[in-house]
Amino acid sequence: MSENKVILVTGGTGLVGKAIQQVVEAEKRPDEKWIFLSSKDGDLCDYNETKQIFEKHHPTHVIHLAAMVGGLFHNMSHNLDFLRKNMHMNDNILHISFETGVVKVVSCLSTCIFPDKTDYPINETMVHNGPPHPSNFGYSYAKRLIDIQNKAYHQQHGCMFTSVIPCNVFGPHDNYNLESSHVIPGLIRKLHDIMKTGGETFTVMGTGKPLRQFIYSLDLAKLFLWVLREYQETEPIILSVDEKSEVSIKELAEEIGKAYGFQGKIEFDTTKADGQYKKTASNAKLRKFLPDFEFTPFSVAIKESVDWYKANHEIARN
Ligand code: NAP
Ligand code: GFB
Repeated sequence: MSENKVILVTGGTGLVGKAIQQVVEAEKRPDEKWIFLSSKDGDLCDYNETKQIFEKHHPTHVIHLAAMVGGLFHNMSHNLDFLRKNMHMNDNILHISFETGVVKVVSCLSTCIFPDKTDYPINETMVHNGPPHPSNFGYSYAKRLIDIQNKAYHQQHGCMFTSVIPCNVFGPHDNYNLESSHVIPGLIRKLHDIMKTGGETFTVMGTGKPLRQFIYSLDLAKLFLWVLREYQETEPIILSVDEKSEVSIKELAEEIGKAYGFQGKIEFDTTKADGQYKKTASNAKLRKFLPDFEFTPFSVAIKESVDWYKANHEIARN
């Protein structure tokens, strides 16, 4: 990217958006003007409100993060909402980007949308090879459609619309609302409240056995910027930590306990769902481009995320 750019970030006030904002503000590139949107700027499910945003800012590039996003339990109870809202937002952003001549759009899929029955490790070629896990089929099909839409805009109009596939993301400015949150902000919030009241039992939902790869939002932000500036394929690219960095929910809970200095007992409520047992993704394609990229050590990232919540819990999205 050389001449001046106007980069519109939809979902700019969320976990990933805030991380991208922190990274670009530290870089201060004179040839890039960044606009970070929240839903207050307009409902992206509405075509006209979305068009007005593009007419106001005239973006040359779009990072499309805005979505209805949630953890396992929120997906299980709202599959229709996740399907419809995300389909509407995605169609508006991609079609208006095409209509207004946006040079490049980078959208966001997720490693949880891959087929439930699959070989491991998962790679980018496997997105459509079978039905997703039933717990989040609505979100998964809406996200898979982005890849189909990208291919159609490229084939019919030559648009450079691409996508990234992050593993589970965590970090500062996450969503800590216990109804809708992912596991890491959910456990951080729960243990914070337990420590405040001097509780001695930290209850984690499920068996603790499922395995996850977790990427620190600030690391993902740096990779997102590389994709925006350098990656030239319409095929998606997985942005995940290495396979060997996969941890169990039990190990995660112990890490969060350590970051809080919790001395009590960790228990598992096995009456609650485990969701997908694993969704191990390969980052071999990313490593081909960026063999030396260093991810923040998990314990460091967890400690920073816990410390952020301890300092900001009153203004956090609880
Ligand atoms: P998040 O923290 O929930 O933020 C969602 C963002 O989307 C917020 O800025 C929100 O605005 C905006 N938004 C939601 N509905 C909107 C609407 N109807 N109109 C306009 N804006 C709307 O999400 P995130 O975790 O940063 O996720 C960002 C992207 O990464 C998503 O596409 C998600 O699917 C993907 N992803 C996330 C994870 C993860 O573990 N978090 C993993 C893989 C992929 P308000 O703040 O105003 O509500
Ligand atoms: O982050 P999470 O909700 O979503 O993780 P997924 C769920 C796993 O953490 C399950 C356990 O094994 C839960 O039993 N868990 C333990 C908890 N305690 C908690 C808690 O307090 N809150 C939550 N939420 N889980 C999501 C997809 O799957 O991955 C979404 O459903 C999204 O669509 C996201 O893509 C990245 O990793 O299971």
